[in-house]
Amino acid sequence: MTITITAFERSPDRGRGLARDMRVRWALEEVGRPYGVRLLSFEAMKQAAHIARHPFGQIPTYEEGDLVLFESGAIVLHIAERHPGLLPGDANARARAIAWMFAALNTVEPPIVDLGMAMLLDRGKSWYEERLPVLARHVRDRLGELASRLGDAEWLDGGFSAGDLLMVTVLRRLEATGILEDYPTLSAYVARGEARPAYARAFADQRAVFTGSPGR
Ligand code: GTB
Repeated sequence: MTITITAFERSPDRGRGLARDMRVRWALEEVGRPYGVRLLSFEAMKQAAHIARHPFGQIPTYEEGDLVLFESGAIVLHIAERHPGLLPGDANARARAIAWMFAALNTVEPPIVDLGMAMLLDRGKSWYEERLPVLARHVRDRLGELASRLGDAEWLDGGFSAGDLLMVTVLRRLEATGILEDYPTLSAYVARGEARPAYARAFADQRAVFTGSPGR
């Protein structure tokens, strides 16, 4: 069955792989499933045809036969559950990997998004200089806790899993802040994720949308 995902026609990140289609592309590359991409303008994302796929008019979405999914975490979980490679076989290890997926999206990503949105939209506001350190503190608290748990392990819980895939994509969103550099074990963890061949293929393909030249 053909898989089609949606992505920005012109991503505001200018091909840096920070939009959430990147995690879906990476998961599909990890499990070796080919896919097509429907590129959407901001206008098309809010039209009825896309709202039928995604109630909030966002990317990414995932279509495979009769199945239409939205929410990047749900899509990655769907891919991981149906193909070997992203979740361990042992039931308890699998449950823990899924817990890391939720941790990436529900515990680590929100403060990172809050900081990123403030840096993007609130610069110049009267309270910006006071608020920014507070938001950065929230991010640093989570990074400290995550670094403590990771220790000097390669991945969060045994072998590479969908939990690591999501966590790496979430941490990459700190790129413009310089904060991650203060956490060398987490920087190295992100670098290990980025060094995976599946990541490189996904990154090249999303970048090709921006550059207009073939990614690989
Ligand atoms: N919870 C949903 C999920 O995980 O799938 C959130 C989906 C989402 O936020 N989609 C964004 C979107 O469609 C694109 S990824 N936004 C348009 C809209 O809401 O109208 C978020 C994103 C956008 C841009 C950058 N960037 O430029 O760096 C990074 C991340």
